[in-house]
Amino acid sequence: MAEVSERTGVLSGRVAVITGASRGIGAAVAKRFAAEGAHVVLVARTSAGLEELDDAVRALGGSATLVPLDLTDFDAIDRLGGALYERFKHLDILVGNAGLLGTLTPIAQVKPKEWQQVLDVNLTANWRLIRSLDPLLRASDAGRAIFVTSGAARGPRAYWGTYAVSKAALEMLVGIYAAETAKTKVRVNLLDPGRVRTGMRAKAYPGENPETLPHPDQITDAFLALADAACTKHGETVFAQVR
Ligand code: NJP
Repeated sequence: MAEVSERTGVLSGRVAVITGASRGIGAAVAKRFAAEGAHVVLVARTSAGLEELDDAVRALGGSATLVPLDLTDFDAIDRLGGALYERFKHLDILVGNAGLLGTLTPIAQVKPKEWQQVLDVNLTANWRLIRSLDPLLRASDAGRAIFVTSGAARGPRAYWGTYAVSKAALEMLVGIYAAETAKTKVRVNLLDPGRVRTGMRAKAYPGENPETLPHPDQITDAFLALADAACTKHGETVFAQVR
C-alpha cells in the first residue's frame, strides 16, 4: 500500500475514509480530497468503480487505498477499523456517504428485505462505522466526521418511506454522536447535498433531464470545508447548494 504523501493542499497528509466512493458524490469527494493532498481510503462494493477512481486519483498525483466492501457486512467494518489502526494509528476524516434509495412505493407495500437493506446501508452501517472508527478519529489532532443526509429526512413525503425513515434516523444518530464528542477535538456534521446528477437521483426522478442538475464535482466545496482541520462547525446540517 502507498504511504501518505507530503503533498500540499488543504488536506495535505490527512487520511480520509470515504464510503460510497465507486461513483456519484462519493467519487467526486474522493477526487477533491486527493487533489487537496489527502490519502483517500475508498469504500464501496464495485471494484471496477474503485479502480477507475484510483486511476483518476493517481492522475491527480494523489494516493488511494481501495477497500471493496459491502457495508452490510458489519464485521468487515470492524476489520476496516483494525486495519486502519495497524497502518495509520489514527483517522482524520470519515465521510459516511454511501446510500441506497430503495423503491419509491407506499409504506404498506415495502418489501421487508428491501426495508432491511436500506436501513442497514443508510443507518446501521454508519453506526457501525462510528463504533469502529471513533477511537481513530479521537486519535487525530482534528478528527472530522461528515454524514450525508437528504431533504427527504425533513417532513413526511409520500412513497419515500424507507429512505426518508433511514435518513431521519441517521440525523438523530449523528446528532447524538456530535453531542457525545462536543468536548473532544472531533467535529461531526451532516451534509445535505441537494439535487445532484447521479444514478440515485436518476432513479428517483427518471423523467428529469440530468443536464439541469449540478455535477457531483460542483458540490465538493462543502465537503472540503467540513473536512478541514480548521473547521469549527459541530452538530450542524450544512447545505452544499444554495436552497
Ligand atoms: O448515489 P449513487 P449518490 N456497501 O447511487 C454505495 C445522498 N443524496 O452519489 O457498492 C457499500 O450514485 C455505492 O457503491 P456500490 C444519498 O442518499 C443524494 O447520489 O459500488 N457501498 C455508490 O458508491 C447518499 O447518501 C442526492 O454500489 C454501497 C454509492 O453508495 C449520497 O448522497 C440527494 C452499498 C451510491 O452512489 C450519495 O448518493 C440527496 C453497500 N451495501 C442525498 N450500497 C442526489 N444525488 O441528488 C450503496 O438529498 N453503496
